[in-house]
Amino acid sequence: MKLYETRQAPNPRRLRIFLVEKGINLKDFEIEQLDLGAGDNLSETFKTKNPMCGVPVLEFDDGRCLSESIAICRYFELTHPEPPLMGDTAEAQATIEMWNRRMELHLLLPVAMAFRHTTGHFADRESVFPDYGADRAGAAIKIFDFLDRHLADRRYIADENYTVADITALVAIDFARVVDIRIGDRPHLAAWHERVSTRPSAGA
Ligand SMILES: N[C@@H](CCC(=O)N[C@@H](CS)C(=O)NCC(=O)O)C(=O)O
Repeated sequence: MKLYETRQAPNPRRLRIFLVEKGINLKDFEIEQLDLGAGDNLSETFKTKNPMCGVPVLEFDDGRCLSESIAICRYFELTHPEPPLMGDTAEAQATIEMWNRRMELHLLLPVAMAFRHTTGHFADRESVFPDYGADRAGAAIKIFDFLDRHLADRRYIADENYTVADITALVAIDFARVVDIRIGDRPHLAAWHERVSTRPSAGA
């Protein structure tokens, strides 16, 4: 199997962390690094692998491809059930999905928009609205406040154990530093961040 990814980008990091948590060796994959800034992901060849042009992409040995980070994570959750990172009962699966979606829609996406619209990193392929970027940075900070309250009496975001929702939030929060959005004085969020950052997978 082959992975198309980009070392510095948040969505590929989600997948790398997920794989390491599953005990899957990243060295088992052929890995191709794409330079997103140079537009490697916009090539006609890459579009045949993912018409949406995003990384990561998992390519099977027969050439079929899977994209969308969580879809790829789901594949490995099913092929490597232990430890469960997406829940092992109907209620746990639904609850973890709810929290992961919240972390995607209300944290990772605003952080990504803050990055794209305040830096203009992808100005060669999209319009850039700095005010919108600033607005999205504010939205991410509001979620930091929400998470600080949520984590006051919890070790992890969605479940008593570490899950994919923690991975999405960790990656979003770490990437937010690129645009100077920081946890700051939010003790419960900071304690959670320390907890998840010291897991070996965080370095993936
Ligand atoms: N929803 C997709 C998002 C994929 C995505 O947008 N990846 C970013 C990197 S984190 C990308 O490839 N950006 C390149 C571009 O927008 O041109 C997923 O979850 O994998």
